[in-house]
Amino acid sequence: MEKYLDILKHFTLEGGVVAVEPLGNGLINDTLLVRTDGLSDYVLQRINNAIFKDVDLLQRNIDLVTGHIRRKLLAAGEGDVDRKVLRFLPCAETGKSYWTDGQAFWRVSVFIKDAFTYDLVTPEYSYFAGLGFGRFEAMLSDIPETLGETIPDFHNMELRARQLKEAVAADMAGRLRAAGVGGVAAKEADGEESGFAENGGGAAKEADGEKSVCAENGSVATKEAGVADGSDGTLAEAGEAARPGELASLVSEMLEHMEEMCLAERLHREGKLPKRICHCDTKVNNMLFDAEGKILCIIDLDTVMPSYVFSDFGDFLRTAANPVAEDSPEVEKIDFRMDIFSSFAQGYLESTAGFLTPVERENLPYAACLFPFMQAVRFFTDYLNGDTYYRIAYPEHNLVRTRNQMALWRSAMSKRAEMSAIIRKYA
Ligand code: GN1
Ligand code: MG
Repeated sequence: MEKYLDILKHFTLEGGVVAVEPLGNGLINDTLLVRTDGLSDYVLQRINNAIFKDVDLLQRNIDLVTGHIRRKLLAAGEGDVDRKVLRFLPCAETGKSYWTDGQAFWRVSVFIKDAFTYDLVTPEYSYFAGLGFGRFEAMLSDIPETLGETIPDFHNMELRARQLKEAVAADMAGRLRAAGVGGVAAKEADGEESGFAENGGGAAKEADGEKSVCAENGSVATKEAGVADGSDGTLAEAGEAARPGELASLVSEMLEHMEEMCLAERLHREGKLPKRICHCDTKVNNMLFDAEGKILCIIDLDTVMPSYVFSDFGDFLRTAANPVAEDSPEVEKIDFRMDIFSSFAQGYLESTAGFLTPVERENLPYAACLFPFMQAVRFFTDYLNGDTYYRIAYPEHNLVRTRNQMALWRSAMSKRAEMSAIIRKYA
């Protein structure tokens, strides 16, 4: 408590602190609830600057985004604005929305009371999630300032492809060698260099890349196990080792579809696909609902940055349309859920009608395939590099995740025509 009071004294809280307790289930940013004897309670959070290396840029993004949304809500005459957009307190000395002693970075936001998050999604909540994330993008579509990329090229598939090829060529953990995969896969993959190391060792490992930015607000209530979160260690025996030929066949399958999956970058280069301000971590549990089930507020803003709208559309469905958790070994249960797709698409198209271009709209089925694929490539790259980025609970965890995401991707790919029909229906 003393330690926290020392940090909190750099911010002007209304009311005296009566308790500081852990909040939410974030494993990267340390998140605490600060109870006061005043009207507001607060969320105190230590920002993980091993993953988010430029905290100043990150908080500037968040200030611009929350400020812009707040002004829009006020202009529209909405009440209860402090429950509809996060509010960060300025540091008393610097005026910035964080305080640092040069080593750790801390921020304080107003705690939103009586709010609920969900991990398990129904079609009804997916519709609201589509509306909510679409509305978030719509409100930010005319933000005048330029935001920075808090993790550069975060959702750039070409970069992820290069990282995979590099991992195959280096075979750092010797997993390909152990599986008897020699020159072929490595040759197939060789050549290019990676400009950015997601699996860059030390810092990322220290920081346990998995679960890095969750529970921004952490007004946690009904947390149901299942869809979005699974890495709880109970699967320790479930990690079946690589089967003969499996690693080689994963590498070839990924490489075979790589060009097709890099469509977004090509469209962007051709000037046909803009970058917009996106959330880039659109899991359903990053949205707060009120007691009646209405959307209150989007949280977990660390990855808000310029990206393709595919990021928000695709990453939500990656977690929500998967009937099992992303690290479940029960791949036979994986069937991309079209009921979730349909209701999410309906909500999303409704709230983005004012700015989405035909190219963006027509390629939403591609986005639904891209994100399981990109995630599979990222998990597999980490597996080959010896598990330096994503937290693992057992040695084959990243391989299990890869199998899972590839199964989801295959299922999504087989439903593209059906997805396109749904998009046309709601567009
Ligand atoms: C990480 O930390 P969390 O769980 O919100 C990752 C996402 C991945 C996700 C996969 C900064 O998100 O991109 O989709 O794991 N975030 C970062 O579970 O790498
Ligand atoms: Mg998160």
